[in-house]
Amino acid sequence: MKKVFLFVSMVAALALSACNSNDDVENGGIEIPGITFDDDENCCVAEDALRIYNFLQTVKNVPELTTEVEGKYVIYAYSATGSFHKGYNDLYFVATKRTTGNYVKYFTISDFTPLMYMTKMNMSHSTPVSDGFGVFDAGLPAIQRGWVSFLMDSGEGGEWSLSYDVKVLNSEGGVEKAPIQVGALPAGQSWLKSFKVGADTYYLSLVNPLDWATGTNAIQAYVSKKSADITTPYALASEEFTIEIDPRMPDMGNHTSPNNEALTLQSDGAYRGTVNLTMTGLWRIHLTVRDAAGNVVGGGDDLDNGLSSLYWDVTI
Ligand SMILES: [Cu+2]
Repeated sequence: MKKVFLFVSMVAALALSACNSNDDVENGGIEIPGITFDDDENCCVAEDALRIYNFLQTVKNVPELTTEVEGKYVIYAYSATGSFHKGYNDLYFVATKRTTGNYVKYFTISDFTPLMYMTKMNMSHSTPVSDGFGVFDAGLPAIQRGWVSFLMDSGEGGEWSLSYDVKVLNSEGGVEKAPIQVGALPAGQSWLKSFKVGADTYYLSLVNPLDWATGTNAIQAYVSKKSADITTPYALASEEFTIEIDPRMPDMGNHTSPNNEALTLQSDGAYRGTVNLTMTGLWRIHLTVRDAAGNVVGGGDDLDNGLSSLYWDVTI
């Protein structure tokens, strides 16, 4: 009984905080006695607000990327841990109204730019990023998701910063070169590799392999192309590849596993396939990348033992 009451109270509280906003008529709201419509600003019905709130409890705020927009809105960013690591990182943005804390639905993140200044070499480079930020779940209409895949960690001779622009309704703001830390991955994990085709460099970012369990898993990756101006974020490659996988356990005589399926390009720009990891431990996922015509362009039989020298390491 107590639980039910608590839940009803929460929904009621969220309904109030999510739907009531009668103090902001100057921002385009239309006032009708007793009721204010400013749906442009306020995101959600109570059920949506509750789902968004609950989702945000599963991720952590990245304080370096918080910013206030024209004193009216606050932008918050979230990652799995509240910080970043080498390789692929999901990143989420929400916009809230400063006075009420309510989520705002209409905002745009643009010019998202990670930059590493390499101290000794006195040069800067960027890294692979998603094709913008957008809503990824219709049930979470105020959360926009994108990703960044860091080529190096902060210990590898440089300093990372992140910049982005944001527009909330008619207000504009952003973050300019906020210093961030990019942690190293633990031993036995290597999730970002590259291959070259002629003068072009391509990066293979493996998505969140720590979500895997023993047995069959969906495997997802992105292929990005190094920009001609390396301070410009690296976009998804426009070419289509196939990524063949050969998972092995190097500590156990390089035994393999059955029923793996190559990663192929999907309509959303990601590559997806199936990986089967039959036990816990270190798996070296050897990669052979083919172009649209079937030619091997990355990896292949380059190692003494006949396995591809291009591989991701995942320890589960
Ligand atoms: Cu670097």
